[in-house]
Amino acid sequence: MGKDKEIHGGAAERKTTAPRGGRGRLSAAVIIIFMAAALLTECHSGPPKISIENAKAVMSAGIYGEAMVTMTIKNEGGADTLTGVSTNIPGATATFHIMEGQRMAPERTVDIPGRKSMIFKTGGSHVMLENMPRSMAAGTPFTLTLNFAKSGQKQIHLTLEKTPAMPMNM
Ligand SMILES: [Cu+2]
Repeated sequence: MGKDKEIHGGAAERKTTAPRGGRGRLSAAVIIIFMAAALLTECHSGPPKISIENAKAVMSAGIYGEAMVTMTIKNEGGADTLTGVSTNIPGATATFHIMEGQRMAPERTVDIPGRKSMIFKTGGSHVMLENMPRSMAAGTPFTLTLNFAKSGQKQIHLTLEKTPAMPMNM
């Protein structure tokens, strides 16, 4: 609670209250700021360099046919965006989830910042698998495909794991 605001809010919401009148000068200043920002992002971007580490798919304890995928998305290059996720499990759906307070909420896209590792974990952003068929028992291998706006598709080969008896490092 309270923390969920950080995901959606940020600097973009700040509004400039400029005095009326100096419109021409203001827009000139705005253009300069935009050009400077464009130059800055130019230096800090470049192509993303993404690798997926420690990916794990754990079946949900309570809900049938559900599993949570956690992983570290390591990016040694410029920023990218996750635009979709899918799986080869027949009939199953894969969705990005973020935490809104104590609840999980679906999210269409996930921003991947440049030169950072983003951790998908229990209690944070993760991938949710739902409507898995009965044949998907622990030990079944499957593939998860992540779609990145710039980096394209990345396939992750996973094996479905049982829910651990005790929750570990939540
Ligand atoms: Cu979830």
